[in-house]
Amino acid sequence: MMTNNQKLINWVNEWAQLCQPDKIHWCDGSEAEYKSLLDGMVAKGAAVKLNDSKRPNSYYFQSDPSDVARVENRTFICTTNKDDAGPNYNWIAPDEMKNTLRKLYNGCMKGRTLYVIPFSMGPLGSKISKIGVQITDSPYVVANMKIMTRMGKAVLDTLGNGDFIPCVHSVGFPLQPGQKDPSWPCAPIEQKYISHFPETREIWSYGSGYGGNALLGKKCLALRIASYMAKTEGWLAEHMLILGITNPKGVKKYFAAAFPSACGKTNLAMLIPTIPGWKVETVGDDIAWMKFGEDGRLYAINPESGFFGVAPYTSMQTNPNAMLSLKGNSIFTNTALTPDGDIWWEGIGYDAPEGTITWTNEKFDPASGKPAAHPNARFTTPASQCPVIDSAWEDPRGVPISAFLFGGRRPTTIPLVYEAFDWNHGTFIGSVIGSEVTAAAIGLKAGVRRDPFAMLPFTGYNMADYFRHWINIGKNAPDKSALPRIYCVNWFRKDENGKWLWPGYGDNIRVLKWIFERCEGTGKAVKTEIGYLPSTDSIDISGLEDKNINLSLLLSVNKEEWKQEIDLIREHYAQFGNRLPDELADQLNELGKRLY
Ligand code: OXD
Ligand code: MN
Repeated sequence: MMTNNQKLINWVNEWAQLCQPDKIHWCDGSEAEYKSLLDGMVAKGAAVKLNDSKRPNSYYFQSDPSDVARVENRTFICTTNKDDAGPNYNWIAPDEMKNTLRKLYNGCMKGRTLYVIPFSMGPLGSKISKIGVQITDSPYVVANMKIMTRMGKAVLDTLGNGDFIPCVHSVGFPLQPGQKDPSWPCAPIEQKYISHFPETREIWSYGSGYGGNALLGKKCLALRIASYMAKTEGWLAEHMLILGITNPKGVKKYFAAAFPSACGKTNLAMLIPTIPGWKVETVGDDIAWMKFGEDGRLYAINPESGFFGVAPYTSMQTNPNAMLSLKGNSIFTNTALTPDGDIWWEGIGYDAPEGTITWTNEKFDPASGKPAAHPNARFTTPASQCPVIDSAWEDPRGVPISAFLFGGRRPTTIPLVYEAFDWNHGTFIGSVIGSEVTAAAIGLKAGVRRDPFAMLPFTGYNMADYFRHWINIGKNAPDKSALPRIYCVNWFRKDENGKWLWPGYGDNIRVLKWIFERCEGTGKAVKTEIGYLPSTDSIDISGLEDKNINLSLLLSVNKEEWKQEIDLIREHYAQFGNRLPDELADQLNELGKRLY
């Protein structure tokens, strides 16, 4: 044992008694431990070691076909009062959930090893960081946690006798003596429970080995539990990328940005500017924790130390920096496997070699219409390998945030970019972002799927109270003039023929440049009903002459569309009843008054 922390030792012992593993292993976080766990999985046939000459020190996994993504319908927020979880979350009372789960955990690790993973979300020793300890029976989870968090002995040393956030995980597949272990053990869907107890800061996850269900530092701790702690303690835990942007004079600022899934968050975090002299560097691609510094500014850290990114459609064209990050020391899950021992996925930028194996372990037949990689196939890779990782990405003080960006996929209505009038108006903008979905795509009602602050799956409490927390952050800020400015962006507006109006990707620097200039006090804007819009001459489109960019359309406010938007926002707000902060109801009314 590597600790004298009696509370931790007792906690591990209690769970070991319930779960009945064959062995207990305290993770030291060393390279040797990592390698021996992965080699063990290779020996059992649960992983493939990729060709070292192509992708050194990298491994390939195929999950069970039933265990491929976060399971929102099996994710629970267990507050004492149902209303504290609110209208957006599955709720079961804490005692009831714990009773159900204790039965499932009873003996669930038979035939397996219980791994104890001490981990830090955020740089060790940062005042913004938090320490968690996850127990798990999945060596795959240990290996991924090694990349995604700072973990092992150093964390125990920092923890000393202090408090930790306890995180319990089992794949839910005990082995009877002599029973063969499948390559990806997990429980059937109705036995999967991703449960959060925000009031007591506990996470109990059962039955899934995949991603956000199982790597408990990420969505469960760094967003659901942390958002609740942040509300209680007066800081922010957000589903935001963090980037550094430097102008040709060498002046640097940091922006944080929230987008729902599938809007290119990782691409924006690693953007390669198409205008000369500008530079973008990455602090994080998924989560930001922010606290006020002594100078009154909001400082952000990336609590993670790796990227757990969606592989399909990542290529040297769409995101070269992500591709270069994956050069080695990475784990790939549910991509395809090439005969020469490398990975492949749809949209990687070249055809699959003959003999490629799909994520379901079949020979890939491009004519079959079935993809070789699962659409949610993932890479796990150390952030330090990103060619544009920011020099301050591990600064324990964090980086000062100048602007928040909120966005979504909106083919109509929302201009390319606009600036909020003030903090409360920015909070209003964050509370209504979303992406337009087509009915066919995911079996939802067609229309705008609102994803407030991109936190819909990730707030650990009532979303209306989360809005209230944002209002309060503005109200209680030590220096209101030092608060980040807030922007809405939309790379996805289309013309009446359904054609994208904006080239996106590296050209998004042109929008970041305007935001940068607004923060400097130089960017020009016109006041409209919905916020401050760039004047058409203040977005730099030099070098895009052949693309016929229609800036006046991109920056237009179509009043009829906005009147419809108001009706949709009213519907969205109705679900929160009288828990919706008055400030947001006022924002909606004032927008209406400006438009009618
Ligand atoms: C993620 C997500 O995996 O937001 O980051 O779903
Ligand atoms: Mn995310």
